Amino acid sequence: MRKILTSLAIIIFVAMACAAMCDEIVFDKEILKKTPTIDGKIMPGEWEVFYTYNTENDIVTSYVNWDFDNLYFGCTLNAIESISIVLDLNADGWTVGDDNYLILTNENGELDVLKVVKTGEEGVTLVNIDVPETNQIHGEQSLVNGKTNLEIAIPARMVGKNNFDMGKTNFNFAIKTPEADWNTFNPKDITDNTIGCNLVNHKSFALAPLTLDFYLTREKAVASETIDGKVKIKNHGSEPIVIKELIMAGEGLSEDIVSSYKIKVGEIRPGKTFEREYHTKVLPDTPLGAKALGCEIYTDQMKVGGVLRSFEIINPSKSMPYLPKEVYYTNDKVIRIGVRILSYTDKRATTGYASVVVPEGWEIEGNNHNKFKVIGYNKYVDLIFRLTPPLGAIGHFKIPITVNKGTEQETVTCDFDIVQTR
Ligand SMILES: [Ca+2]
Ligand SMILES: [Ca+2]
Repeated sequence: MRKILTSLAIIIFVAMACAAMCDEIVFDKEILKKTPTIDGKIMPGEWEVFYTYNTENDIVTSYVNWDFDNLYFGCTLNAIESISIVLDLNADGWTVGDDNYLILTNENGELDVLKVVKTGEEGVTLVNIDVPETNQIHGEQSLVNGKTNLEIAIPARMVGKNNFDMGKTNFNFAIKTPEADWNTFNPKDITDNTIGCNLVNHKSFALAPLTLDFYLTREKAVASETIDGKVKIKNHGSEPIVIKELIMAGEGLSEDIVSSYKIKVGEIRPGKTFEREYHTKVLPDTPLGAKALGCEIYTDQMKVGGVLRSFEIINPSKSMPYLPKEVYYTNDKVIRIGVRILSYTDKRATTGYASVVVPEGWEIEGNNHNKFKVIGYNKYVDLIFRLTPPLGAIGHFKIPITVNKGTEQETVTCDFDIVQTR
């Protein structure tokens, strides 16, 4: 079965070639492909815990996972009354776009697949969609040590996708027990409280009693800047464990853009944690997009753990429309529109100017262009233009603002309505 990471297969041979030349470090991706087996038994180490909660007589644990072909959901509890899964596959809001699904237990105990077809003032309209036999949800349930175990796989094809490639998605998984109400999402209360995740953002595995974690201080980085992180290996057991080394390496394209490491570890005493920082400079011509970094740990004999974390290379700054108000009224003398310039780098200032071309009949107070300077990670400046519409202007307006940053030029559009004053 193809897994999510094989989406990078085309470029992996480049990475392997570099790894071989660089330091004979080859990162084994296979170990991180923890696709669960849908057999109705949640096995130790098979799943990542999503959340847990306690009711009066029950401990409910939910699990999620994903690969190239499927999204997986699982749970263990005493008894299930129903489940619901909300998917906002493009991560742009559960009521926005053509990518929104609700999968819900019906009165026969089967799962219905519903799609959001319309959002209006009266709420959300859902329709039950017909899913071909081959694209259907695969679910298995059984009783293991007195606990109900449920495992289900939702194929990418079922929701109109060829695969679940790396990228942002939102979902929610709610479980109703006979004795307690819906947790985290009530399908009757249609609001967007999906939980965002970056597919392959973080996958970790380690043989007990070890745990392995790898953190990055920033999941978004700008080319030429440094990515900082920390690896932690903890020994939860009662005996010392000797770890020979840990290997850090990028996967796919990131091998070409960040450094690979091999670090000697040594003995980790019971209850102790080995920590090591990771710093690497991103090469200046690194392409934008998601990359992954991995770390593996070895004893003398074998590999005993692996962790994979994704990060994203982004532009040093971004411009977006900024509207203090979404709706204006016909008696508003001044319409304020603008642009927000957001910086993702604290290494250099983003400077330039923004200009607006006012539509015919409109007037602008002061200059039609404004200079800006912004510096710092996640810092922004807002440039506001004050426009006077012609008498009687009403309806929907789109006014572009051009942002000049040195040789770069970006245009954002301010969208707003002028409506009749009541
Ligand atoms: Ca299983
Ligand atoms: Ca959506």
